[in-house]
Amino acid sequence: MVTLDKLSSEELMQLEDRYGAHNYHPLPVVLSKGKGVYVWDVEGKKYFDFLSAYSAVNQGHCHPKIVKALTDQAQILTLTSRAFYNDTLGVYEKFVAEYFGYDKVLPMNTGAEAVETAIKIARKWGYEKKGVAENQAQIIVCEQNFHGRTTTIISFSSDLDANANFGPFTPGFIRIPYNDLEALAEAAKQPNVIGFLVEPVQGEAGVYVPNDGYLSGAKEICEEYQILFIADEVQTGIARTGKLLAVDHENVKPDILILGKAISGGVYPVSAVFANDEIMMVIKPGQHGSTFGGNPLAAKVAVAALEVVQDEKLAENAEYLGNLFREKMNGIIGKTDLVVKVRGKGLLNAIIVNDTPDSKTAWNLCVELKNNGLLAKPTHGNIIRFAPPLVMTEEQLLECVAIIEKTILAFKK
Ligand code: IF1
Repeated sequence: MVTLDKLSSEELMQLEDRYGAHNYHPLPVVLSKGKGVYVWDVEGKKYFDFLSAYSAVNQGHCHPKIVKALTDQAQILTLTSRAFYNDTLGVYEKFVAEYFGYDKVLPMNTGAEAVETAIKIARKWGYEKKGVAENQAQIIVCEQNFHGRTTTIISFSSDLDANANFGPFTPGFIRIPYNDLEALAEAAKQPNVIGFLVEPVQGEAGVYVPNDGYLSGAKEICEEYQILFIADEVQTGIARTGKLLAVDHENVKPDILILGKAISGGVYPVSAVFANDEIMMVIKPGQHGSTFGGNPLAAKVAVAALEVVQDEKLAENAEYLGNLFREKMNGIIGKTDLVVKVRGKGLLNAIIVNDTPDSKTAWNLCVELKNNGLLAKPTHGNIIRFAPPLVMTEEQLLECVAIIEKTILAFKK
């Protein structure tokens, strides 16, 4: 029997291969420690984390204030269920409702659960407030969307990897091109439309930043046709794009706001759905819930994680470093034909590698970046997402830029 604390990276990868479902294809690195912008592998090699667990550790790995909130509460009361009140939930709900400017919050655990919750609230509002005939509600979504992995959510995905052979699918969704207000206006005229679910920046699709005015134009169309504007800020929220929320860049107030990931700093699964009373109060006792939703650990961790965002001015830092990063990337692009474009907002960025989506070039470039001490991973084929923790300093960012430049200029296809 091999004692678990002596296993090598190779042995640990083999354990996952033998005993774990093969639902991921990770980069060949085995992490054992994280602190701030750094992670370490089993053999002790140090890396810059340029993925941030898909924007869940915006506050940096193992932030001391957030970890303390977890460990303190873990010794007091971890879970009561919602069968009873407890002394943390109401305090948390007030804190986050005021933090994001809504009457109420419905606490869940994962991003997908929060998206599902938002769909249920919107549909119920459609039937009970807008007067749509039962089971006829339609929600507009975008091509290349990513909102999670549940059966209903993949029902409206345009990604065959996400939904092939998972049918039958949930009806009630109209898919339109992203970043296209004419298409939205056309779809909004369809009967029974009650909501528009959109990512303010499409993350998984490859960090597609819509035109200036898209979000505010979409909100105007929603208001004109009495459609709920539902913003999925699971990945773009919590200061990632240089504002607290990506919709803040256009001063758009979603009717329903969906948060997850970094609302807890990556320390514990926390997600949340926000709305004002005329929408949220369609949910009555017993009509929705979750065993762990809003538990005391989640409540304390999320308050600490959101205080860190304010205390450490993470949105301002993301805005400044994001502009610097794209400027430096464009300088590198001028020296090579391997990378053709950089795009992004704040510290949610991606580079487009000059090869076909089914080529291994982006993957191989990420392997070389790993060898040079920086961890990132392709999203689709030839697009590499760059999303470091928002606590990064300018000096650290420039060190990362140097690693990226060195790797790109030395790379042989
Ligand atoms: C995977 C992607 C990113 C999200 C948005 C909801 C959710 C996500 C905008 C659901 C989750 C994660 C899921 C994870 C990888 C990662 C991801 F590649 F899948 F698409 F970030 F881009 N809305 N995104 O990005 O939240 O249920 O996961 O808590 O499924 O592989 P979740």
